[in-house]
Amino acid sequence: MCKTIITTIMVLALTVNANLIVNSGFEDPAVTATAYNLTGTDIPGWVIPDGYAVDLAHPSDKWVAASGDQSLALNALTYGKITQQIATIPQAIYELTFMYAGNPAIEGGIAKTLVTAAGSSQQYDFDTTGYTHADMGWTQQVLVFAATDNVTTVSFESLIDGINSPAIDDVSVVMTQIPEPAAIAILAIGGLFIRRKRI
Ligand SMILES: [Ca+2]
Ligand SMILES: [Ca+2]
Repeated sequence: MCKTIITTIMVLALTVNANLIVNSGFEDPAVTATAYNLTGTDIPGWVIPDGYAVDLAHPSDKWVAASGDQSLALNALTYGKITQQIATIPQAIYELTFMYAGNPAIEGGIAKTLVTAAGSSQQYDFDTTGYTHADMGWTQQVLVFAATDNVTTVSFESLIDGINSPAIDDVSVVMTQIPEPAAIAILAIGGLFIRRKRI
């Protein structure tokens, strides 16, 4: 039974620092030119909610990604939105990071995106002034959140209208802090099994 406890603790330890996001760099599906007006589950791992559409930007005709070849253009023709559900432990602390920039052609120059996870929500603005498709000025952004459920929806929602987009790449969610009750529960369950064995 000790082995089970140790295995459980090891699994939890491995879970910390592992990226929970699938297709985090938007490299799937692989395209050779920018793919426009993607909806539903066109991008594996992600869900584009009903009524929204996004583009998958490729450097052959759009901008250079933060990493890999491809990145997300959050607007297809207007306000875009994309979400992903991840398994979480209630009360554990998670760090969401992503690379952020914007199409330099955005009207007014400022990309605006609302990022939401569990009860945490923040607006991120990016000034595209002086940047080009070859030099997007990608910067890493962070949102820390506490999970409230076994499943958490991570959401990116554009706050600007038009065909020109906020740009997103390399999304990551890692657990940074296991809630104490979870650790205590694991030890308590272990203790229960040991007592049973003795009887
Ligand atoms: Ca990428
Ligand atoms: Ca677009």
